[in-house]
Amino acid sequence: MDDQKLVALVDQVLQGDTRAAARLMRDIDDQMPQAVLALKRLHPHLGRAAVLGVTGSPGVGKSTLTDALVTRYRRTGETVGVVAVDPTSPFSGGAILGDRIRMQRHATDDGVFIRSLATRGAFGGLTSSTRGVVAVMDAMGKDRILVETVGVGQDEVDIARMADTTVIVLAPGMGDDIQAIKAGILEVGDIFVVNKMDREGAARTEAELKTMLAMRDETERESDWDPPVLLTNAVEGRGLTRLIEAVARHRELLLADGQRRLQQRRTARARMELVNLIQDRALQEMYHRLGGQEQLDRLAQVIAEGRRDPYSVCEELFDRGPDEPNP
Ligand SMILES: Nc1nc2c(ncn2[C@@H]2O[C@H](COP(=O)(O)OP(=O)(O)OP(=O)(O)O)[C@@H](O)[C@H]2O)c(=O)[nH]1
Ligand SMILES: [Mg+2]
Repeated sequence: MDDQKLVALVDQVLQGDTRAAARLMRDIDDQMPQAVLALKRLHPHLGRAAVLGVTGSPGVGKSTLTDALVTRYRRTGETVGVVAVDPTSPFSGGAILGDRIRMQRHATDDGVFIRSLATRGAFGGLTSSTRGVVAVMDAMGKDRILVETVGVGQDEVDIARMADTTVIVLAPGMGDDIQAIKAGILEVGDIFVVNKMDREGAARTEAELKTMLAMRDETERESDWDPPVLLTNAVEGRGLTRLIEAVARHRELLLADGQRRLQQRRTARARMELVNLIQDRALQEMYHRLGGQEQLDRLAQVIAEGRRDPYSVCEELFDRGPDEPNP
């Protein structure tokens, strides 16, 4: 893409052009070099949107809740972007996921932009494409961006950390669900929701969650924010007003003191982004030097047979130039 086209694309995105934005998001997904050029130019324009993460185990009602929130925010005239990240889906790039997220009723609403992402590529592409897509929606001028992720692995914790405010969703009767969220995700929750309050066991899930939150290490807690635990029925829209109020209160906290807290989060996020970029780049570079999957398999076998050790193979890769032959 020549420079003029790039400038035109960036301008269109900044004016909120849906087709230009969709095109750029596809390029981001396909890891096209021009996408990075566009993201570089968009960077100074970012940071206006309020990003809300909605994270939780499969089936707890994240999409239903997100959908209901979109409806509420649209009622107040806010423009909304939705990013649905599904790391378990074998589909890439979205149309099929579009059905699953049950948001067709917003499909004809210009004020709502929905995009689905699924795992693809070999190297941590999901985190960076999610970040890219959020950036494009922010640049488009969306007031609010909702990011739905299944809270299972490290990728998802990273994605949850991209939000200004993170809502962790649970549902009663999910077995060891409470235990499962212990692994890392608890610390990133600003607001906790026990959805499906109409189901048996909601009160117990709520109580267990509160106990767990109370047991959190003092140092893990933010002194001026006590994460609320709220009950909702996403299908009927019950409890949503209180959830929206909690999100607004958290936003106020972030913006207080000259946006001190928001800036802290942004710095933490920028640090993580930089580390991710360095990791991805280094991994790609080394993979390239290695000579791809076949060589990786060959070396793995040699190491497994004890003929070489992984430490020296790794050192050799880093020490030699890009165009030298394989170790
Ligand atoms: N009874 C009840 N059912 C609900 C509630 N919220 C969602 N559901 C139902 O739970 C099922 C799963 O809802 P989704 O919104 O798809 O859940 P999800 O967390 O997005 O699921 P994944 O994206 O697949 O992880 C659907 O059949 C919903 O209709 C609720 O508050 N009460
Ligand atoms: Mg969903």
